[in-house]
Amino acid sequence: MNVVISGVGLWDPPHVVTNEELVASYNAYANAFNARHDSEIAAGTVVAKPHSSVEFIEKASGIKARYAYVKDGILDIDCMHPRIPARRDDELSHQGEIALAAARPALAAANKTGSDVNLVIVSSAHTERAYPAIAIEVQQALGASGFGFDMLVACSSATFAMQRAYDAIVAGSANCVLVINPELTSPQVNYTDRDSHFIFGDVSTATVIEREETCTAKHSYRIIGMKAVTQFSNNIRSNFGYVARAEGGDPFSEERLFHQNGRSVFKEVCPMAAAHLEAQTKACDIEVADVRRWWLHQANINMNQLIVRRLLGRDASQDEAPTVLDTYANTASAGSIIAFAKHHEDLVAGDYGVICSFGAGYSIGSLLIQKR
Ligand code: CO8
Repeated sequence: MNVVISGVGLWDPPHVVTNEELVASYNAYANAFNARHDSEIAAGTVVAKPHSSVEFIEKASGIKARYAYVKDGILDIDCMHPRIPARRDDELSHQGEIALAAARPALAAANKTGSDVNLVIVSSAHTERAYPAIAIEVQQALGASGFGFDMLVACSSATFAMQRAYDAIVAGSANCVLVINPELTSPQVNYTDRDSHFIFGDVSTATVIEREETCTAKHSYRIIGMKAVTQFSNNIRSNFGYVARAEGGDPFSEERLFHQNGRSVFKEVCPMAAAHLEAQTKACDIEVADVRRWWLHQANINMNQLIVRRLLGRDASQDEAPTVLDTYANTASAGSIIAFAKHHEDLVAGDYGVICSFGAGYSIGSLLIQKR
């Protein structure tokens, strides 16, 4: 049985935060912190907060700006997080809202309505609550049948969920699957940490995956091969979780927000991702040179250039491996799907492409697809 990606949807949040804004706010925060801890810094009991710089961020990551679901609070040095108004139980959740905002254009692109869907997977780096699953809220809002569940695999949440969609269709437990990645990253960003305050942005993406015989979409892609791998690493961590209350202490302390050893991640993940992609194409009897487009995970432009250089033995053009980091930053699992959403319609029948994620876990997931 052939399975296809028949629709992709992208929702951009309403606010933009530029590097200039973020650095000005962080540096003002650092100055205030250092003034407040003047004597401890002089005594060596507190480490002074160093300044951040726009030039560093752009050169080290390729990021120029990011979207924010809620901007209020992020740049306020007395707050340093988005002020997201709480919602009542009878209101749509924040992640439910942005999931629907990406799901609707994905369904439209696939020529489907909610009632055609019989599995909803909401898969992202974080979930707003433990239960009921956001996917079940979305299932109800769209009038979908069947079942829904949430899953978390950090940066590989989208590719791993698309693979689960494929499996469900082949196993016969679903016919048409909606995979949604409502990446509301800003509540987990430590905007007081120079090393990571610039990395993430909010976004939402969705894909529709179905049996080839039911597909009526204008643009669709047969899934030729899939590959997933995980290898435990502590280099990217968030210790936020439901046990925090029982453990005591500050449930929002630094170690309970996103933190990483970025340099080690860079060094360890690049060779893993390149080897993974080489093995994936080989397993499908396709030469790396025959892949028309690489929709790679969007964490760092230098990482992507290095991976593609290892694969192709040369630099790739923006046309071959599009980057969306400059305007979106790292959007956890949604990055490769944003690249796919923005850069797929020009492919012609028979063209091969690869969607690939890599990140926390470590986790790497890829799908080799062919335009129909
Ligand atoms: N401004 C100025 N200088 C800075 C700044 C800054 N903002 N930050 C660091 N520096 C300094 C450092 O302190 C260091 O100074 P020194 O040499 O004096 O020690 C110098 O600049 C160089 O620092 P690095 O070696 O750390 O710089 P890199 O070139 O390695 O760049 C990056 C840092 C950009 C973080 C880079 O290492 C990177 O992108 N690595 C890959 C990380 C990655 O892919 N991580 C995946 C994370 S995403 C993921 O897995 C999903 C998680 C779930 C989502 C979470 C949502 C919140």
